[in-house]
Amino acid sequence: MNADVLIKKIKALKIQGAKNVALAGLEALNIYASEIKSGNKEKFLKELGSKAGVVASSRPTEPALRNSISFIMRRLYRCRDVTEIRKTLSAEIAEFSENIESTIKKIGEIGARRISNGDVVFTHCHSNTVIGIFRRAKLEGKKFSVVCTETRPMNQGLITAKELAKMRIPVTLIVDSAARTFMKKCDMVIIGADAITSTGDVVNKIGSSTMALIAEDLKKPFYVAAGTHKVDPATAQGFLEVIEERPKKEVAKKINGVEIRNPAFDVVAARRITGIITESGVMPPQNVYKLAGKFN
Ligand code: RUB
Repeated sequence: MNADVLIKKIKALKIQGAKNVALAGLEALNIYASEIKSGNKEKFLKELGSKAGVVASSRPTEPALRNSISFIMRRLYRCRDVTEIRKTLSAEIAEFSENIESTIKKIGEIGARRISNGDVVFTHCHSNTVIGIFRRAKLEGKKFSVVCTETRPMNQGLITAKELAKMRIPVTLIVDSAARTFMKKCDMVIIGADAITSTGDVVNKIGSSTMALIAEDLKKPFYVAAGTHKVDPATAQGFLEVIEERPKKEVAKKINGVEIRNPAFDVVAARRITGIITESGVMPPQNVYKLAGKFN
């Protein structure tokens, strides 16, 4: 696979979801590195550094991607020569990828404990981490069902619905505007996350904050499932999470005299989150920043 093609796929949402984006970004970085000819350490790192910038900015609201790239680049700057850089790059990519997989597995185990027989769980968009919880609960023999929104404008909810149907988990697909109607009959909401800020706010697919408001109104527990590698350290330094604005054509064809806007994400306030299900346990949102580790 060509690295530029991978980046195009990330930008076009052909690869989506924080986990998939981070792993594809690392793959692109690895391919870019394999194409660098220079045997000089400084020149090699300069070239790779500029490619790392391209990869990291392919989706602006993805700290998991940025954190993975900066974790790896930090390691590479400590290498003696290009041979060591190449070896280290493969090893660090493997370590980060394994960490993401084991994080999702752990969150699956912890999150599944919140699901009981007969529960109806509401979700929005498509999250590998949330799917991991459903997979685990199903594996444990729990009988539950899921309501998922289609998630306009790119309909990632269909990916969720199809994955659940494949696992034989009963699933109902609804339009986003039917959220309140269906959430009334749900026992809890579980969504994924793209970013967790230092104050515990969560950035996730557009509409997530609306789902949180509805859940608050209906007094339903509202959980976020996300690994601590999604904590954005820049938010502790005063930077606000950048919200990606996507092409207008995803929403509608050009209409004269009409402004079209397409923000990809919004912010769920920490106070509306019952708990963030992390690999270290179910945490109050404000505590998650303290769990940030070597991958942030
Ligand atoms: C996807 C989205 C998901 C998180 C989940 O947005 O908001 O909830 O990325 O992450 P998009 P994970 O489709 O625009 O990428 O898969 O790591 O749980």
